[in-house]
Parts: sequence; structure tokens; C-alpha cells
Amino acid sequence: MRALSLMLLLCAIAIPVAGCGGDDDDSSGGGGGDTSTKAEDDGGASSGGGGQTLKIAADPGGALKFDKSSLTAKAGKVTIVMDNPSDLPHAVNIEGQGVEVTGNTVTKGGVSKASGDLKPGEYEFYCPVDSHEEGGMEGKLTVK
Ligand SMILES: [Cu+2]
Repeated sequence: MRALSLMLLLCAIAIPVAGCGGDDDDSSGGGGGDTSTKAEDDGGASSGGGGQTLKIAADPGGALKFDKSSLTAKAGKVTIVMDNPSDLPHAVNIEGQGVEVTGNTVTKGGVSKASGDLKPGEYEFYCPVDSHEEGGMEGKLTVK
């Protein structure tokens, strides 16, 4: 009788230990940290299915401009992804053809995204923060 209960006790100990090992493997494979740090464009694109991503960046020296003044895209879902390496807060908006999308305002090291379902035509992309647009932080987006 005592031998049997000892066996049960050993099993009770062994099973949770094995379970812990399995959980560890799962969590490391999931890579939860990657998704939060990278904020990769794949995530946004997958929701719309085959959208285009246009990458721009704010001037790293703090000037009121983007590194590109004109962009071209095909009609459909278009996402502008802006890196902000400067000390000023910036964001990216897309406006035109009755569409107006506002990206989130981000500080140094952040990424602002604006995406819309765009028809062919001329659009503008600009920074909506303070008077950055008037300062020259704008460009033309042509959708074909
Ligand atoms: Cu700005």
C-alpha cells in the first residue's frame, strides 16, 4: 500500500515538471517580444491583403521635411510608414480625393503609419504636428 502511494506521489511531481518543459518551448517559439518591438508592416498588410507599403523617414537632424518629397503607388491599399529618427514629434497623414488618414504622432525612434484604400489620383502626405506641413514637411503621393 505504501509503495503504491509513493508511486502516485512521484507521478504527481513528475507530470508538472514535464509540463513546464513543454510550456517553455512554446513561449520561446512564439517570440512574443518580436511583434511588439518590430511593428512590422506585415501585420498591417495582412489585414487588407496585399497592400503596398511606402517607407519614408523624417529628417534626422530635426528639419521639417521627409526624406522623400514624392511617392508613387498603385491603386489599392496603400500604407505610408514613417520612421522618426529626430528629436521632434512627427506623424504622417495622407490626404486627397476625399480621403484623409491620420497616423499616430511619434517621438524619436517611433514609427507612424497611415493607410487608406486609395483610388488613382493625386494625394498629399504631410506631418500634421504643429505647423510642420507649412514648414515643408509634405510631399506628393501619386496613385496610378
Ligand atoms: Cu512633423
